[in-house]
Amino acid sequence: MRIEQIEIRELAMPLVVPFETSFGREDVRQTIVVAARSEGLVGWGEAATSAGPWYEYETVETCWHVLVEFMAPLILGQEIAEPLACAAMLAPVRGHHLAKMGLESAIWDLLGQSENRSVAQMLGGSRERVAVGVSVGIQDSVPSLLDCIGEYWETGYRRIKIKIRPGWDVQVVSQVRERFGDIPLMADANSAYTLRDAGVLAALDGYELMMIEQPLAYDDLLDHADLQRQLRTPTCLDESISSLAAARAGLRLGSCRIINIKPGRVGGLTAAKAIHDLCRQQGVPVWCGGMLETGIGRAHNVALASLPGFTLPGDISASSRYFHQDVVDPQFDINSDSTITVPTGPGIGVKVLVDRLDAVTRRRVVIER
Ligand code: NPQ
Ligand code: MG
Repeated sequence: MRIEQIEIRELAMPLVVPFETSFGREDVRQTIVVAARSEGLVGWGEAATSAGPWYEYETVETCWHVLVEFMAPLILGQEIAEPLACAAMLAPVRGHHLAKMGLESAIWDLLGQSENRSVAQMLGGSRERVAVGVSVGIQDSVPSLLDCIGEYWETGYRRIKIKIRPGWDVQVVSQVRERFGDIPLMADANSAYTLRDAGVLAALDGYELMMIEQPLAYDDLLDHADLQRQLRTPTCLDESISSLAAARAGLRLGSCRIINIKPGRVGGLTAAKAIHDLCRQQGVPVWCGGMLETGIGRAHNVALASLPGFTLPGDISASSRYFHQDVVDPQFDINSDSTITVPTGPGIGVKVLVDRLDAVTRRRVVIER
């Protein structure tokens, strides 16, 4: 198909509750969605940016700039027959992975619709439902964290991830274990520790966590390898796995035993699938991370998580975990078995509610040749 038009929107979506991690706190999701048009069809993608460069270096402004000035011109007017061709056209751009995902995933949706195939099918997905968990932000006190976890457990989430940082770690994990017993539990540090904290992290070994996610610096595979040798608990890398090459290096070095794949962080669904394939070959479990996406990015994540190597529950919660009202119909709901159903319709398989999108759009640009 010849890509006739690309539309980029910046959204501001209020979160149901503020989300706090070791790198900060957010109460409004500032993100970008991309629409690609051809032959009367519209494909939707999301660049799950945020206002500041805290999780990774991109921001709403850098994504906007790179999408408008550099990525859209590489794709507009081009004949694209398969997603791989789109990834190849965007390959000259180094970095800016969230922006790349925004545009590449819009093309996946568009091609899926034209071929009458779901994104999950196109990727090689084999599951009808994907196992999910919930990521619980840092709270003001341990009792409120315990209440929060209790509510999510009641809602049906059967894997709990808590965020940790120095001063909010061993004590907290210990009290969660005391209250909830041996539930599937993991901890995500978002790079808040250094190797000097190996003692604290080793103290977590007593609590049978499924994994400790990204304890050390976002760009340090060597220190993670040192740390993993000192821990019984598997480490999982998130921020550090910015590409297929980083995944190869991390596995070769022994920096982790599990990988969190976020298609945005690695630069698109094509790269995400390549990392999945590599890990599957090596028997390394993967799971799909989340970046508080709207229903558009969420749909792409669900499609990805339907691949056979995603053997651990993903951070793909229901729309209602984050938003009062999502921008897609139907919204994503959690099933009673802690899964989310993979849409089977063409493309992302959910309808984008343009009126709803208009209501949360801060700026919009339409690019045509
Ligand atoms: C993680 N996500 O696994 C990320 C962190 C993350 C669900 O824990 C705005 C506010 C954007 C918070 C992107 C989860 C964010 C954000 C990513 C948190 O590390
Ligand atoms: Mg993480």
